[in-house]
Amino acid sequence: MRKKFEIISAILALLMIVSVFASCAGSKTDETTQAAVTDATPEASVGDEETTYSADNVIQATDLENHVFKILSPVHDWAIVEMTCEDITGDQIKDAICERQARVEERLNCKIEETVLGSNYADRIRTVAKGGSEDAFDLAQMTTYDAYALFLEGYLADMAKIDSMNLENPWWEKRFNDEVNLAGRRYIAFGNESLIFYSSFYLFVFNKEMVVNYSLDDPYELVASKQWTWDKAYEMMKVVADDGQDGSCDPGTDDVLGIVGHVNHSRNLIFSSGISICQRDDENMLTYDGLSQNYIDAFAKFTRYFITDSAAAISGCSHNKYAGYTGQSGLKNYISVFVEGKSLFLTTGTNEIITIRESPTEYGIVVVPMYSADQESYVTPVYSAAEGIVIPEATLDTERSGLFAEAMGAYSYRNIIDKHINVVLHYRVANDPTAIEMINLAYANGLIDVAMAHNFGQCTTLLNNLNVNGIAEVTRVFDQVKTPMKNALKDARDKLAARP
Ligand SMILES: [Ca+2]
Repeated sequence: MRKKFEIISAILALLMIVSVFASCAGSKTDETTQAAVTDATPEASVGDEETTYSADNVIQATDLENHVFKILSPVHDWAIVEMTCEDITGDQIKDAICERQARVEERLNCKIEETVLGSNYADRIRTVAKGGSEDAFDLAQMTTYDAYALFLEGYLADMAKIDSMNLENPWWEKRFNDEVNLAGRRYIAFGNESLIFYSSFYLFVFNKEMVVNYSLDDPYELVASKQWTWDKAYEMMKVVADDGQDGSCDPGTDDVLGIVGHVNHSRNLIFSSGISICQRDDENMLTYDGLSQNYIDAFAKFTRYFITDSAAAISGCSHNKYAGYTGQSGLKNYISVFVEGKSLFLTTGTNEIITIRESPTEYGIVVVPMYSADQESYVTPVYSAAEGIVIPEATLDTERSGLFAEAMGAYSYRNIIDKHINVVLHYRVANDPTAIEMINLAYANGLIDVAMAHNFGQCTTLLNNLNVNGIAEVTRVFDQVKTPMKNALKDARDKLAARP
């Protein structure tokens, strides 16, 4: 099944890149453009299932005369942020990034430089734009809310208007990009070239031994039969939970928990319900007239089950006994509770699952459960502040940046993400085909609450405060911001329409 999909995608890629360059007619790369089309066409007709995708077939050799592409990237301990690398080290993912860099530099006759900033990277874009184009970035990795703000201020290009880009190409996350960008604009794009997005998926990890020892239902089978719901996960948590008969689960004891996690994840995990804060109109804009009863009910249930229940150890939640279990580096304390075999579930981001690879506890990985069994499909919540790709206007040649972005995607496609899946997730479950299916399911279903991604009406902050304080009732706080929220959306509508 997967192979078939890949072949179709490869053919699709070839067809689409043809259309990308066909639309470039008139640009200075006319000659090579023609070559790319003729090069790519014969490949598209190859029907052999063993045919391997080759980016050389879809990205034309172009002489950019040693142009130095400058990338601006953030720093995170929870994600692979680098888009360049210095040396081959034996690390599969980093080496793949090195290899990609060499191939893109060779193919486009260019150099790639990356600047990594701990904070204020949106301000850096503003600063270099004002100082002239010499230090301008060709590409940057930015959160959706920074991208939205910078776009409205005129610092970022609308990628929908860059002819050298085609966001339909299979290395872009089309469904996600369509969802997160408002009003038909494309100020941010998520895709294969950056691993931040793929580091930002939330998953459930379960203790395999406990499932057997307590005769629990197999989570894999529950997922497959669409019975993997919040109710089911909670019921399982309560079977294993053991407070040592003193009324509370306590750190540093033999007490057994149902779930461990961090409060920073909670507000995003709620989106596994698929229920958004806002509605969407036919102009692809968000509207808000108060939270839906569905959202209110889901929020309350999630809080009671997975944040404030006595079987939940949630780091950073102020009333939780495990509030302080938030290590600054290395193995996070809350993760150690799972590693020590004292919790049935761990919920965390994709990349933190790396830290449990050496765990003595045998584990499996599944998607986040659904809110209810009648939900259309599983949703893999994505961290609302995950960075995507943006193209600063200050580069003065956004078509060149667009070509670069496409090349970075094409040379990542079916390589870097596969390595990410293999190395990060499959390490301990490589012999478990069901687990691999689960991961593929998760990777295919990443979604985000678009209001949170833009932090309209400070909704992300509000949700976080409610989670930190373990408050299940969401209506009162959101009623107070109904007007600011509506104003923020009206502002978005007006400004996105007015932006050239
Ligand atoms: Ca106890």
